Amino acid sequence: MTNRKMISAIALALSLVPAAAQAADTDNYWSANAAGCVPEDAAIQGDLYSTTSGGAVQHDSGDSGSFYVDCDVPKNSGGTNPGKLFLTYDDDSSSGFVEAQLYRMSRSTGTVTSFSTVTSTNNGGTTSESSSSFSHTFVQNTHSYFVRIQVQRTGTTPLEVFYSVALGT
Ligand SMILES: [Ca+2]
Ligand SMILES: [Ca+2]
Repeated sequence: MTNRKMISAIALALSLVPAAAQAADTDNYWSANAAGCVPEDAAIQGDLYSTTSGGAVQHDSGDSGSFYVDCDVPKNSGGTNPGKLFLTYDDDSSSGFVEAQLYRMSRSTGTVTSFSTVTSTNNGGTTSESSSSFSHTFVQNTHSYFVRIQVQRTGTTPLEVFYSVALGT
């Protein structure tokens, strides 16, 4: 194949990418499944959590109290600032919850600041819920960004499952 033909073939291939797929790239700022996040030290040392085959994270059987996992938020290649934090969870009890908090960490001082939170409600089924709207310009060359998830239950009966977290509009 000549270079010119190859370039034409690449151009044709790019033109065949569905418009919906291109739009999705700019709409969805970032998302992570629970099992892709990093459990904090106490969760690992205490063997407090388990991952499901579907990529969700929940208490290990027989464990209660709180454990935390952190999800790193990389730079948004689309360039659109998100305005909401989304949490997908299962919460079947008033004796437990799943909560996501969005933080930024200053590169110069290491100081962390939370600027958005979404907390589960007792729906007893897989639910996606969003935070109230926030306005923030993400600047990755002065701050790093992450979401900290808290999974809490009193006793071992409540089902509190963290499925995924996302930033979007
Ligand atoms: Ca355990
Ligand atoms: Ca609850």
